[in-house]
Amino acid sequence: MKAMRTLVRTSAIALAASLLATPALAEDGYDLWLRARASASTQPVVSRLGDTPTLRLAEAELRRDLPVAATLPIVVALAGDASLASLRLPVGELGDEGYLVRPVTLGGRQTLLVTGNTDRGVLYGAFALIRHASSGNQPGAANLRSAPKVKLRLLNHWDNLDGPVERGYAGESLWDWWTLPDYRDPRYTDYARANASIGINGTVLNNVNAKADSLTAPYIAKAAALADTFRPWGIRVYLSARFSAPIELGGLKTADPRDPAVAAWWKAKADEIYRTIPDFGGFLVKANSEGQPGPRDYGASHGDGANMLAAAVKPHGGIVMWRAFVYADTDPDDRAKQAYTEFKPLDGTFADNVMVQVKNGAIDFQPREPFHPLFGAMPKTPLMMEFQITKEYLGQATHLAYLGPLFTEVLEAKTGRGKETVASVVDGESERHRLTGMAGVANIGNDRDWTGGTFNQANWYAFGRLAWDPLLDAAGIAREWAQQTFGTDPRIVGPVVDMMMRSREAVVDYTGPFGLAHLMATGHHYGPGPWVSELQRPEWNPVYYHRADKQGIGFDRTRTGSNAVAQYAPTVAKLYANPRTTPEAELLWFHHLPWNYRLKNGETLWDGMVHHYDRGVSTVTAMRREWDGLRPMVDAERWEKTATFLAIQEREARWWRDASLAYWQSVNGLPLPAGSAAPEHDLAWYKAQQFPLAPGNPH
Ligand code: GCV
Repeated sequence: MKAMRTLVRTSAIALAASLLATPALAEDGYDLWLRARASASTQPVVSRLGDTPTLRLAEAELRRDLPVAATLPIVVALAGDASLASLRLPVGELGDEGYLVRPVTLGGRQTLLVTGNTDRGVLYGAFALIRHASSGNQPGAANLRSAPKVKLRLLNHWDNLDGPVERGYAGESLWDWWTLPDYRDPRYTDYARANASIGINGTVLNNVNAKADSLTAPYIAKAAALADTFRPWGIRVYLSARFSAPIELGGLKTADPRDPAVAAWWKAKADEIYRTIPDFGGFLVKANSEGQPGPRDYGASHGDGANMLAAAVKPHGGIVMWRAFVYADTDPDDRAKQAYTEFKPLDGTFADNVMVQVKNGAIDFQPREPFHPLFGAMPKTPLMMEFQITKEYLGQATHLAYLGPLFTEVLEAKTGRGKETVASVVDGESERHRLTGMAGVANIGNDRDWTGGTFNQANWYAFGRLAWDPLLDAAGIAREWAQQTFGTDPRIVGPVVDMMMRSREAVVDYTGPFGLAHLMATGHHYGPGPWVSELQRPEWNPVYYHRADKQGIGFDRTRTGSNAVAQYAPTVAKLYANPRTTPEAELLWFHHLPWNYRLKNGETLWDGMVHHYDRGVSTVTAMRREWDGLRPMVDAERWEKTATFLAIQEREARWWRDASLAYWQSVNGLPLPAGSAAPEHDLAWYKAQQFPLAPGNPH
């Protein structure tokens, strides 16, 4: 009995001690960047004019989440509300999603007005005000006005219907297709809210490597349940469509887009979807790429395929997003050229509700790629940008790599047509396209923190903010994310932003500097595999991309090689044609150069490469140290997980460096420059590492 009492007392003491040791703010990352809450003392006075579900959400968000006392009462209202008429608000240019937040006199009272031409605009205004206050600003003095520059701001989920997410590293799919449409997990609402807070207004629910099942009546009903949940948050649903569905579901003999029976099947299917989801956004299609069916199977063009589907959704106001990510095993030409070769001649042939969705670079979401040459080459076609938020090739969920600089580097690139930039192609400014869009391959799963790690949340956030305004700068976005995620104390915001802004370049340095690309191991794409040469298709092998031999390294894409440079506008092509005028960060993407080529700083290419690998590792070490210093300022749970991930990243940055250098040395026989350590193991050891069960890899 006595023993029992002692045990109880000891446990109680242990429990009390553990409670005391747990910081008040301990949390698991579920709240993302939306951690702000109004307290009893800051509870704002919020009223609403008008009544729609979305206006009610705007009101509730402000009431609950405005973290700083507003000196003025807040009113949310549609700009067209009769009681605002006398204010003559400058809302003309806000379009149907922009917002205006400013102090006004309403009914004789000073008020902070949150308004827009639609209730979605008002909701975005509410989130903008919360963001403003959570970043340390006084809400009462807010004067905010913004309209999205890009019309369609979409997540692409590569989620399979049975749960796994292709290239997903944050658990399984959020969508529980099995229990839908009956059970609507409250998390679906939280997902929509998070997206709305950063302006995302659409989501493609299923993998582009699509199953036809997603177009059957039961799955349409499931998608409709999600659409109902998302609608008040301004989010529409879209589906990836499998091109051969008329055969698989409709029993037709062909999926040839020129066959009237095929067109009729798709039209009936679209009508069926719109009967269930009246505001269905449209279809995303991966055709004739990596084994997917498509119009080329019948000798028809991508234009034929896209236009046939576009005709089916057109009466309902839907669109088709047709991916340009194509390369064929029958085409011996440089893989980087194939999308342009296929799509450029189709410019001007697409229906007006088709967008061609183009990855940011010509290969596949590498840590660094020059911008895709299709941007600027198809002026008559609206091009949708496709970024990858999930870091398939940048260390997946564990490595810290803030993608803001990757996204902005591409958006800011000049296409060589006058003042045109990739951003001005994407936001439609360049050719005044009505349809504009940006898609991000989602990094979201059912992990408690949504993205498999706190810093991965920043990439979701940055994508949303850049889709709203592609001219925002990466450091500014990092700062506002850090302020909302960790609090506004400059002693934490400064180091966090610093870590983030160095992180992507660190990954480039330790995985493949100077424009080297696609050096990852087979299948899972996680660790190094520059030696891989035995895969069936040449362009699946890293040796295809780096072309290293005793004399030199790099892919000659100039006139003496594949001449991919000629796909760029002449001024850009001229720069890329010459190693001296090619940015050194992209050097080996365009040129095959001797190992003793002299870099601008006087080093040989080989020594420069080694120094970049070294720098990649030492940057991660420095990031780790910076994070260690933040321990007293971050809640234990999020601090611990990031600290552990940084330790993994440091170990694996060294693995990447050592494996790569061991391999390059086996090819060039050169010694390492003075001061650079020899790889820890021999090449055979690195080659022997296998990860058959790595996540995200389709089996
Ligand atoms: C969805 C890369 C990925 C594939 C992905 C493909 C695509 O090749 O490794 O998993 O498939 O891109 O974008 O279609």
